Amino acid sequence: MTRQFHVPKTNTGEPGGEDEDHDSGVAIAEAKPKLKRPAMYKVLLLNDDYTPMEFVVHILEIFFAMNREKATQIMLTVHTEGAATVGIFPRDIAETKSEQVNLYAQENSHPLISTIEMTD
Ligand code: TYC
Repeated sequence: MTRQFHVPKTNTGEPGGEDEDHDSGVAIAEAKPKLKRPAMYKVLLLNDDYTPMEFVVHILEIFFAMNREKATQIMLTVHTEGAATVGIFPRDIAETKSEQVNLYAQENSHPLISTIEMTD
């Protein structure tokens, strides 16, 4: 004799969907996944009149993994424009990078300043 089994409907995981339980008549609303991308922050370098260009290039190579050509190009943008974004990261990483740059500049007696800014 062939037996018949009740096969439950597969939950597709689609957000906002509602599954009807046909045995009980109870509607079960799915939890909406509330996933938000983390806010991202720019790390900026500011120009000044005293920090040697070579030191700024060195900073960009060490802390932002740029090759010499890219680091030189970004350093010159800061020099001519007054500031430039050197990287975009989640807040904790942006804060840490910026602090590391400022500390390293201080330790080497250069007035170089880095700051962070939330992206739009
Ligand atoms: N303006 C500096 C100079 O002429 C060079 C410089 C570039 C300084 C970038 C800071 O973030 C900076 N030596």
